[in-house]
Amino acid sequence: MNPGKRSHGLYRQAREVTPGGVNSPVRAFGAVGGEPFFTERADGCRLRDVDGREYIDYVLSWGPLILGHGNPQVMEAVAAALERGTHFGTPTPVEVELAEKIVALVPSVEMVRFVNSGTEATMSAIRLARAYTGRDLIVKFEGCYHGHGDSFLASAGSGIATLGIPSTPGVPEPVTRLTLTLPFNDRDAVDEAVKRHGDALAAIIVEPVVGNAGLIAPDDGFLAYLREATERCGALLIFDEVMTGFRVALGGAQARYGVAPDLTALGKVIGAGFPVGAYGGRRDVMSRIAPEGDVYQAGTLSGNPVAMAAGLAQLEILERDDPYSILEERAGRLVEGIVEAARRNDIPATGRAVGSMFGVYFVEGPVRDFQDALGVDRDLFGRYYRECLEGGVFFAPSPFEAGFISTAHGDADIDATLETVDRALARAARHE
Ligand code: KE4
Repeated sequence: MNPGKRSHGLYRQAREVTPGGVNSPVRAFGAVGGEPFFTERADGCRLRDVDGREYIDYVLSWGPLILGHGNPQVMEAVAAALERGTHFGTPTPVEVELAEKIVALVPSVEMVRFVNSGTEATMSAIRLARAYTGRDLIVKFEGCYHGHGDSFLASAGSGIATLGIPSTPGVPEPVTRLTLTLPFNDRDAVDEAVKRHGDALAAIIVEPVVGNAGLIAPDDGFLAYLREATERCGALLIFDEVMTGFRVALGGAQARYGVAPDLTALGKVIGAGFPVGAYGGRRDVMSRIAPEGDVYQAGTLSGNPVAMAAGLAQLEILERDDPYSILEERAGRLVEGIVEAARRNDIPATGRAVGSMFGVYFVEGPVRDFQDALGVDRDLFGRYYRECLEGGVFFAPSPFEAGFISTAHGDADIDATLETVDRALARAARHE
């Protein structure tokens, strides 16, 4: 689908002054072809681009907007905060209120520190785990994305528990040598890693529901197994809930699956569209963070009062309304409809929803790890994606991203989406 005239012109201008014309690579539509559209405004579950085209939005700013765009109470809280100023570089009441709200709602979090992105949250959590344990190695899982911190940009080498190799230039090999990358849902691989490296292991970090490879849910007991394995070898367990936090349940994945990590990284929903990240957990671990402790971490705009007010308003609504069962039901209906439409067009498909996030793969399934996910037909996905966009439905522009729904998505929006998906799959199947 070609974007409208204004988007096309803006994209040409943007590429002159910004690498790839975007401020985050996935927005360039590289995985699906065509050019990105530029957004003028958004309301509820819909985006409107600069050429006046409307889209039902299942990206929701990559997760944060669980109440949809422009929620009146969130916007009111932001306006009221702006009346008082933008940022003061001192503590403010609202950052205490949001910290208390997170401590009250996320089971394992006793103390929390705000930062400005999910990347800062996970980077800080890893530094803290290394300081607390006095160890350097970390384990992550294939397909899990924890932001662009050097330690995480290590892709798996061959074999099971392998020494990481840089997955991008600029990351020194000695850094990624400290990151072991394992297949998700693979207990034997975890066992092997703990057996070989357990006494040097600072932490296992995991997306408890993988949302950066499409959507891959943990096998029954896998998260509890990680909990037991880390306790066995003295490493910390870190849940990267930047995406799952307040999205798969009010208390996040740790509440849904009943597993308490030592540290949790948060972001997205807690900022309601403003740049906010956070990390938190056990008091005895968090108290090692400066200035209470000796582990340094800082940030000019951390705890920004306007962002805090937005996040607090959003969490207060989620706590009051607890919309998770209706969100999961709607997301489930959407996934079922897409899978059925694919099969009607002889396209293999599998998918699922967990809370208000969902994933669909055009493969037979089940998809239990990243290798399974890599089996998708990317050309087919690209054709399907562009047809959906033409039909006014905006999914994440990659087969390896989760989708999101909000309380602003009604049944009529889901129905309209499924009609577009049906046409898109029929045309994609026929290579039209
Ligand atoms: P940020 O630094 O982008 O705020 O957060 C990094 C991050 C950490 N952990 C998880 C589980 C995440 O999903 C993310 C960021 N998610 C991507 C979407 N897959 C953000 C989109 C983008 O990179 O533009």
